[in-house]
Amino acid sequence: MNKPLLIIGAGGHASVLVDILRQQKREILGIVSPEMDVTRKVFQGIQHYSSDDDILNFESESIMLVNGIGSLPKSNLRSKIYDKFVALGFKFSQVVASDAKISDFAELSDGVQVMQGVIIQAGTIVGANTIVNTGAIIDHDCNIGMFNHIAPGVTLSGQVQTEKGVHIGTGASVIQSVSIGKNSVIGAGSTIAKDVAENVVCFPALITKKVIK
Ligand code: JB3
Repeated sequence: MNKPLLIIGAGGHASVLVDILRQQKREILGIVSPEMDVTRKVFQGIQHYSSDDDILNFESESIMLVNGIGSLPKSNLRSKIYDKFVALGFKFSQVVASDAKISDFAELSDGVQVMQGVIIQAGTIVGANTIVNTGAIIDHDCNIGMFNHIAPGVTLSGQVQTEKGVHIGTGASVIQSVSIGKNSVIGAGSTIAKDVAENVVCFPALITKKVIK
């Protein structure tokens, strides 16, 4: 039986999650955020709580949380919020769009969020609190770490490994069996064909000089 939900955050990322959850007729008790744009139609009719402390008025066993804080390279707000409330005994619900194609032989951990149009193939494991964003493709036997952001349109070939806190930017591609180290950032549109160490930022090759005679 699905428990009622509290959404943390009221920005763009939260709006996509709430859209999915409303389509799935999930019970949303409220949205928790310092401010909320009440003109956002997707939030209309949902109770707004302005402080994270309001979450503590709920029994941790009787509800589940949804981490609606998105993920920007080098920002740790999303993971801080997750760790804080897990330590307080709360659990984070997975959110998986109804049209996402997830193999029965893939494993999604606590709090994983999979948006519309995603494909995840057999043997792949996705770590806790990771976002697999709109239209991303994760092929077979990948091992995606905790707190990753696989941005919209990313393609990961088979057996790609990422450690904790990796951000793979919009439309980037990673070829088979490549490993990406902790907290590294792959810039939008990059193609990665070699392993990447931790704490590295990769941008697409910029050809600034005429290279063809
Ligand atoms: O790349 C894509 C497709 N989406 C991005 C997403 C993954 O990450 C998106 O473009 C943004 O880069 C980001 O989405 P997010 O986090 O929704 O960004 P923003 O629109 O700035 O919303 C942040 C929300 O978190 C706002 O509602 C803030 O008020 C709220 N917020 C900030 N600090 C907080 C706190 N809410 C709570 N409950 N507690 C906080 O401490």
